Amino acid sequence: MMTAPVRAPTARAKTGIPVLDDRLQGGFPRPSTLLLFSDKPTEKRIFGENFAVQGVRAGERSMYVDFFRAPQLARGEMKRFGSVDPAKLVLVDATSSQLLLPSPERYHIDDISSLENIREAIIAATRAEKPTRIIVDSMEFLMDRFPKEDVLRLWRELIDAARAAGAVICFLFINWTLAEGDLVEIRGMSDFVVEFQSSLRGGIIRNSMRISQMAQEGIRTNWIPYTFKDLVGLTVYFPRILVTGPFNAGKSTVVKALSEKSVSIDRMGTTVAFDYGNVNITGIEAEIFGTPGQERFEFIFKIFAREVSGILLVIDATHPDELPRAKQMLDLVGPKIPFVVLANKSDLAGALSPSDISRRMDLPPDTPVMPTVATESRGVRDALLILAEMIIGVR
Ligand SMILES: Nc1nc2c(ncn2[C@@H]2O[C@H](COP(=O)(O)OP(=O)(O)OP(=O)(O)O)[C@@H](O)[C@H]2O)c(=O)[nH]1
Ligand SMILES: [Mg+2]
Repeated sequence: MMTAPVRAPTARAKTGIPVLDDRLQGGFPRPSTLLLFSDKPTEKRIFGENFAVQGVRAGERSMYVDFFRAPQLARGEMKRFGSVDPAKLVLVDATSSQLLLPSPERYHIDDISSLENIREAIIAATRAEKPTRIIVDSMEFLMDRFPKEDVLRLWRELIDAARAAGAVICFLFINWTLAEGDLVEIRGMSDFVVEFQSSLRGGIIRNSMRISQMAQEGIRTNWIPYTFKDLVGLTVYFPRILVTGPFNAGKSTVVKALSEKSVSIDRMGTTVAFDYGNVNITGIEAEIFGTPGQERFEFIFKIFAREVSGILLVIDATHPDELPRAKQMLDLVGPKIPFVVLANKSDLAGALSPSDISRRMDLPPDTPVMPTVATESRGVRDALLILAEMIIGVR
């Protein structure tokens, strides 16, 4: 019988989203303290749960302290991520006693009216289980019920206990009552602040998060749109990536090459409406829209040029005469939208090099120009990954 390989816990705690983990040099350092913060109710919990589940998947042990949900409910909800070893996902049950029910969990907080009891239960579980990840859901539960100074003291004690265990500890926190000065103090106790926001666009709730490392010169991302999918977990989500460029450059071929499934509305080989594809790369999902290249379809182009996350500008590297048109299409979408240039058909004789294209188009010096062969799917995925990094601000 084969035995599963023993995986040593790594010194970094992966988020499971490769673009982020790369930027974090493998994940959040262990130990470290994360503040999962918002000033309105948002989906922070999904980040906490995802982080706990990713730990278990990586062969680590995670601990989730839950003040809001009965443990049966919490475990049930976490099943959305797929099956995880319940022994490796340690729950500290802080709700059964609130409901006057016996706890089905090994670890429970019996006297919720005593911060001392809360402290002891969490620290005892941390010492016994040695989790590499601890999620406290949430600090506003405590701030609502106990004096601020006492909660801040407990907060620091939990950070110390997590540090002694070599764990990443995440505190979920919505601020209802604290003044800015107290928030500054709480941010100062944290190594990373992950902020969350939700907005309503076209009747759809869009969630995004932003990671800031508190250290000087630390990592700071842009707002990163994300979504949750059953069995997959948290993924970065771009609702609209535009694939545009002059006539016949290879836009429809790029959309096809990137997508598992795609649809093109073409007549006689030229796009008359649009191409659509849904892309799934580990940790990233994107909806890609290819525009027509011909000028007579510009009205369609304008429909798709709204609320664009980023642009893949496809040019035929054997057609330098079309470079001005390519630049014009970029301007049509608007300024400040991240873009990557695909020097397509680079398999053909006479194809311009990326540096030639960059010079002829007079692009800003840091604009990536990638040689691609869309018909062979060469380079297109890398181009999208680079665009993703630019959008989320980790490049
Ligand atoms: N040799 C070569 N041919 C390519 C490449 N990419 C696309 N083509 C060919 O170029 C032609 C145009 O490709 P499409 O993907 O339809 O181009 P498009 O930009 O969508 O064209 P319009 O929608 O009409 O503007 C097709 O015959 C493709 O097979 C490439 O990288 N190398
Ligand atoms: Mg096309």
